[in-house]
Amino acid sequence: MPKPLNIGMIGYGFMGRAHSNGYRRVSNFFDLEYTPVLKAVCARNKESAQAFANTWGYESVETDWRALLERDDIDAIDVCVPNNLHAEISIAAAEAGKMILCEKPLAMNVAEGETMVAAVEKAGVPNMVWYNYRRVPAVTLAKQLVDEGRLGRIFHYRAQFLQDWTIAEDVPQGGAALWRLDAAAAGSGVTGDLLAHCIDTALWINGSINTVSAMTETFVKERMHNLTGKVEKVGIDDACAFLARFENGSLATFESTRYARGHKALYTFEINGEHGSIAWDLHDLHRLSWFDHRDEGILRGWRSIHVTDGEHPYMDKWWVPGLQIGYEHSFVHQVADFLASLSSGEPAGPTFRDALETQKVCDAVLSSAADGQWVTVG
Ligand code: SOE
Repeated sequence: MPKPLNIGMIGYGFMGRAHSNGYRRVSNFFDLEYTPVLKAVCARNKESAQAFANTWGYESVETDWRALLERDDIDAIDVCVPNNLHAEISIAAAEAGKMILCEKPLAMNVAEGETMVAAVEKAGVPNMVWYNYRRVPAVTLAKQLVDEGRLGRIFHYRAQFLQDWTIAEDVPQGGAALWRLDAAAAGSGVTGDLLAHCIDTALWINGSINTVSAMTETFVKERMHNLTGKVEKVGIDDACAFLARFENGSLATFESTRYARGHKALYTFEINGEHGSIAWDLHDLHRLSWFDHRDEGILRGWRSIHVTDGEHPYMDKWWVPGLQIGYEHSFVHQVADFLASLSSGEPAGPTFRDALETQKVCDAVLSSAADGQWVTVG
């Protein structure tokens, strides 16, 4: 019998469902020493928390996160709340000796992120940040191909994350569903919410970023605030584009917006190397496009690899070759890797310290956009 790992989740929005689904399904597919037990969900509204607990099978409900941290029957805390609460809860959880799985981005800014890293490292508790796209098998395969040197020297990295859900001027800011538009809760707009994913993947696959030059725009300057009932200035970036130079000498462009009409969640990246190129698209997430210049001339061209073979990352745990998986499985994989790390002692990334590197790039991007200069990361 696997050993229980008792989870206490704080928050229950869209990401709460994604994480809960990961906890619930992992042991059906991965044979691990530990299995998650959904012990408690915590939220201020008891009825909503109870409804969530009933749907997802949490054994109990708390309305005060501090009470959750005091419980001896909780091993790991899932911090699944707006960004402005990540630091306070994570630091308290570390002090209480709990393991922590924190929703992305790590923090509101680098200074806050550093206090979180210090807290988990002082307490010596396992910690991880939910940058889930690393664990889409095609993305993991891209990392494998780059690590194996198949692309040779890397020249270019290009990433985009495009959405269109905030174009209407009457979309309010703030409150449960719309805190992402409220700078006080989110810290930033697309930079921390969407580009952070692109940056995490890029740092993981292509190494560190040295310098950035960015521009941001807030297209709708004022919105009704759900918490105050008043029309208030919008403090987040609606769109952000930046240039970057990686430590390995490659050049990059990153772009994100919530104003790309027609795009709901189009995360794409392309990497161009000396021998080959790789491209990936979240809307076709089980495929990896691959071009190898060393192929015989008459056959040379872009291949579309259907990443469903047992030899592909994670895929031996699922169905049979040819049958694909989706978005939610990236969270199952993240839970699986976290549980495996408890047995191996080898941390599952991104740890808080890894995610601080992404935070440093985000802060450099926002600082560059503010003063129009190239900024050195960190
Ligand atoms: C925003 O719409 C959002 O839900 C992000 O917060 C997630 O991190 C991203 O994966 C999908 O889009």
